[in-house]
This record gives sequence, structure tokens and C-alpha cells, in this order.
Amino acid sequence: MKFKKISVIGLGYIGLPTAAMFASRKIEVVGVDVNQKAVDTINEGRIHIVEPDLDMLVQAAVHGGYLRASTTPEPAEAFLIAVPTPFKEHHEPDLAYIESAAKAIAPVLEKGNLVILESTSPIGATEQLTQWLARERPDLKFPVDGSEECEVHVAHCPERVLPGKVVRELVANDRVIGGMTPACSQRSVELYRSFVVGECVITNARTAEMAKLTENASRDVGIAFANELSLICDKHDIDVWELISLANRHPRVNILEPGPGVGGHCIAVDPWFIVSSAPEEAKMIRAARRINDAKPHWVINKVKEVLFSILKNQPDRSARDIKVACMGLAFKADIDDLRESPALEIAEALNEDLPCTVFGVEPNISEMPANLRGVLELREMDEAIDAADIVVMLVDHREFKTIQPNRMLGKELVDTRGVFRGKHQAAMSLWTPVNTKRSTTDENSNGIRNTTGGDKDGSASVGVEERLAV
Ligand code: SAJ
Repeated sequence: MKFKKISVIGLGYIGLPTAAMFASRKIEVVGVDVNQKAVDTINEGRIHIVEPDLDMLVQAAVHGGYLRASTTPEPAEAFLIAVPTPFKEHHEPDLAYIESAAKAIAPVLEKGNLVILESTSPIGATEQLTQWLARERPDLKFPVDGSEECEVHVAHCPERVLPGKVVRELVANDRVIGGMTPACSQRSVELYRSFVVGECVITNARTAEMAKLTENASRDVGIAFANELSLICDKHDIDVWELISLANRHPRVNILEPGPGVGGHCIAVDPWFIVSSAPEEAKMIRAARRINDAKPHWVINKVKEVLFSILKNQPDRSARDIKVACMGLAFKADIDDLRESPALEIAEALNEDLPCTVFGVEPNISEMPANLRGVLELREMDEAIDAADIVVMLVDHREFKTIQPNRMLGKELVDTRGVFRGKHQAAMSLWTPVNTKRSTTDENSNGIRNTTGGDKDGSASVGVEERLAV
């Protein structure tokens, strides 16, 4: 039986594209969100997040009359829950948003409905959701004990799309569908078949939960390996980008890319759900989390070393005269999402720790988030580069990849993403990124500065500490 009306609870980075996708198949979709501003924006046919091609999709869906948003749920045939699942203190999963979604939809549930949990969830969350629903609606039969007798079907179908490629991946990716019963899975497949071209693979709810966590933990471990290599290479004066590209020529080696740390609300969070469920066993997963979480601190120290080096070589300057441009604040390239962003963490720490003028450059936002307004200045890319003494490349946004290397003349560069290395290899052939070890700052024939990792031997010029002081 085809679905005529669907409700999506949570209109964020996953819920909104999913809602628009169903609407594009001419299914009536009601999106529900607690954020009135987001609801109003969507009802005008606009979007409140940055995601390629989503604006067109939402505009067409709203103007075609298939998608509308509301702050209160209403009856529908299927409900998809796409709300955040953060962690609490000690990395314990926080299911509060799922619980409130359950309480919000429970009053409008009817016999024959399907409820799907799309949020990334710890093992057992779908069972927990089923129990919450059953408690709210004792008049309806739910598959609490896996009973096929249920009147409302419940399943977990984790979203697996990559921010930045959401619209394409929603359609193309395979879906893992874990029903509370085989009938729940079957009904869910019917729903997703309306737009998913990838395969819909059926399993049980717990395995589906673990599958999603495993995917993100696997990526986290891979990135931790790359980040660890970047530290080792720095120590041995080896260019990590060249190293990885060489190693990846082996047919069975595929190393990921180092960066300033791992951000976002998925990869930096989800592995902890595995760790907290099996603390004794999940040793490697925990170690990867720790390695990736430590990387921003390493970058912060690297910038401090560069500053130290400038002050050592230019005795007439004080730290207050130095300007630091933090290029990119989002958690990865070409998105506006600042949540759990290592780039933002680094920019904030530099701004707080250093007497220098620190500014952020983020082409995907028009103003700083409220908590940073008046604290960290947001500048245009060109203006920031011109003004900066130290350029800290934190995100490989497409705008930054077009920066000509000669713009860096006379500046110090800390390139955590290898932006210049990859794109301008030929032009930069005489230049070495800052994370290689030299003992002093020197200038090459292009006039672009190579900067050291600082005074490893502690032989800083007299007065540098004083000039570093706030
Ligand atoms: N990163 C690196 N090096 C890399 C790859 C990524 O430092 O080689 C960093 C990124 O810069 C970013 C973080 O890792 O800070 C995460 O970025 P990402 O692109 O790897 O992943 P997300 O968080 O945007 O999306 C992930 C995806 N999961 C996998 O690829 C296994 C996506 O498919 C999931 O749907 C999403 O998490 C989610 O919602 O769980």
C-alpha cells in the first residue's frame, strides 16, 4: 500500500532533505520542528541550512503544495524521527530529543501507522522508543516484545548521507532497515522505495543501530590513523600529504586525510555510543576518539610556535601587532555547520590565548553565532589574507582552494588540510608547509616563509616571552 501522507519530525540537516525528497515524489509531507524560525523559512520555500541543491528541492516541494512545516504534529501514515542524539557527560548517549519526539507524535498515532527512527542511536534505542510510544498510547498495540500482532509498526533506518552530498546520497545510498519485527521492516522498505534507488537491506533494529555506529567509528579510526601519521611525519620532517599519496599507490592501502581534528555531530559523537556500551572491549575505538580530539590542541600549539618564531626573528614586533587569520570555521569543507567544529575550537582558543588579533573567515555564514558575536571577528577572505601575518588553513572550502600561492608571500602558513599542497604543488614546490621541522624561519627564493615548529631547544631570543605576554 502506497503512503499518501508522511510526517518528518526534526527539520535539520537530515529531516529537511528527507521530507523534501518524499515531497518530490508527490507525497504529502508535513515537517515538524520546534524551531518556529525554521518552520517559517521552510513555509516560504526557503531553507535555513547550507546544503547543495536542497534549496531548489525545498522550493519546488513547498510551491508545489507537497511540503509544509509546522510546530505541532498532525495525523499521518508514517512518522520519521530525525532529531539529534548528542551525548551527555561521560559520553553517555542522550535520548531526550527522541523521547520528546515520541511524546509529541503519540497523541496523533493511529492504527496502521509506521514510526521510523532515523536518528543515529545507541543499541536498544528503537526498543526504548517503542516502549515510550506504548506507554503514551496503551490503546494501541506496539511491537514492544517483538510481537507481530502490533497495530503500529516501528523500525530503525539510520540516515547515512554525507553532509554536502545529501541530496544525491539520499537517493543513491543503500538503506539498512531494522524493524522491530519482519513486518515492520517490510513496511519500511515500501516507504523508502518511493525515492531510494539504492538497495534496502533488512535486518533487526539492534543490528541496524550498531551498523550505523560501526560505519562512523570505522571512519573515525581511519582519520585517527591519518592524524597520528601527521604528528609522526612532523617529528621526522616528512610531508604527510606526500607520504599518504605515495602509500595510497599500493593497491590495498587507502589512508584518509589528516586535518585539524574531527568535527560534526556524527563521527565525533557516535563512536562514544559504542564505547559507553562496551567500555572494556572498545579499546581501539576509544583511542581513535582521543587521538582525533587531541589534534586541535596540537594545531593550537603549532600556531603558538609560529608566533614565537616570528617574535624571535622580528625583535621590533610584539604579539599584539600580529594578526592571525583562521581560514574556515565549519567542521568540514563547503558547509555552514559549525557544530563540534575543530576549526572553531582552534580559532576560539587562539583568540582567547593569544594577545594577537585573531579573526575568522567563513564564506558559508554571514554572521558569527550569537555566542561569538563581539568575541571573534568574522572577516571577508581577501581582506583577512591581506591583513594576516599568520594564515591558519583550517577548512578546505572551495573558495580557499582558489587562493593563489603568491598571496601568502611574506606570511606564515599553517596548512592543516594540505590545501596548498594539493592544488598548487608546482607553484609551491619551493615552499615547505609549516609542519615540517626547520630550526629557524627563513625565506625562500619566492619570498614565502618557511616556519619552524619553534625553538625545540628552548634557545629563544631574549624578550620573546615578554612580547608574548598579554
Ligand atoms: N575528516 C578528516 N579526514 C578525512 C575525512 C574527514 O579529517 O579524511 C574530518 C572532516 O573534516 C570532519 C569529520 O572528519 O571534521 C567528519 O567528516 P566526514 O565527511 O567524514 O563525515 P560527516 O560527519 O560529515 O558524515 C558522516 C558520514 N559517515 C561516514 O562516512 C561513515 C555520513 O555518511 C553519515 O551519514 C554522517 O556521518 C552521519 O550523519 O552520521
